[in-house]
Amino acid sequence: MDKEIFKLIKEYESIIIARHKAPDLDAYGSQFGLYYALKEHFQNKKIYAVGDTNSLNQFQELEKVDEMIIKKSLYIITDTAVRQMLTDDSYLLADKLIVIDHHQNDTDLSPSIYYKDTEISSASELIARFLIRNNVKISQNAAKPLYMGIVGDTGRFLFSSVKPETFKIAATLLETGIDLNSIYNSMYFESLQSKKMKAEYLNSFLLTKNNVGYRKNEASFLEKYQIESKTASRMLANQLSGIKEIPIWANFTVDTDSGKILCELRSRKIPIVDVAKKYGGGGHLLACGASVASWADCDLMLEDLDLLLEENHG
Ligand SMILES: [Mn+2]
Repeated sequence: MDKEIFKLIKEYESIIIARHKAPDLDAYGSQFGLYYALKEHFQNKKIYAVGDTNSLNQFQELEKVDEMIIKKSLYIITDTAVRQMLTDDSYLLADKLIVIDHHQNDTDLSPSIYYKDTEISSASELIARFLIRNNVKISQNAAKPLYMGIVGDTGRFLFSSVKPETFKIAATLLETGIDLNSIYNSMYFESLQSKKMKAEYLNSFLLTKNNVGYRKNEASFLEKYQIESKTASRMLANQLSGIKEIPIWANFTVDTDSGKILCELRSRKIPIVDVAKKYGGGGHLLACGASVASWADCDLMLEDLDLLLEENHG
């Protein structure tokens, strides 16, 4: 698959690289890692990075690409395989589509090549491995986003998705001379305001009968801490991790734009992705999400998660 994709990349003069909307560090990492590496390797090709942006973007601005150009381009999507996670439909115009992902969902994008590896830690690790396998030199420019993507999606090399290969690839990225100190500072420094928000979160979350931990973040909470719905949804998803009594936890945040509720579900051991899928979402076995119409749907979801714990106690 790595060779096949590289062959297509060599064939096209213009290549567009996209990833899921509301990007996290792995979305940026896989996108910009591939973008910088290909730009440096193929200096005569036109390569574009497209999509929405947010506060995690410390790399560069995204580009707007003309329809005429999209039509003759190879379009690569990383870190998602589903339509509802994309910023727009422009991939439909492209001459050829490649989807590169590590999530459990199947694709509804009809790509020419679907490179799916659910065992790998991150899309960034997948892209780094792809570059290494094809002897594309990884500069510091490309190594930095790739490394950040791996760190982001593995919770600093903590999750069980981390394999010996993950460290080998991280080592290759480190060998480029990227500065870990400044990378970690840029990822983990936070404001007093955000620390206080997390304190309130931990002081006010609730438990179901069988100890699914959860919190419903309403508009007033978001306003109090001046935080965007999508940011809060992601940023607070793991506040209840590592608590012995809580095997499954959920973070519910009202999307002040659409009125929907963003649901982030996490589990230590018991797979929960089927619950996310039941409500129209998806993701990984132990880390997934969905967005639902109302708080009542969140309560139904909590019942399903609680039931999983009841069955697993049994
Ligand atoms: Mn990812």
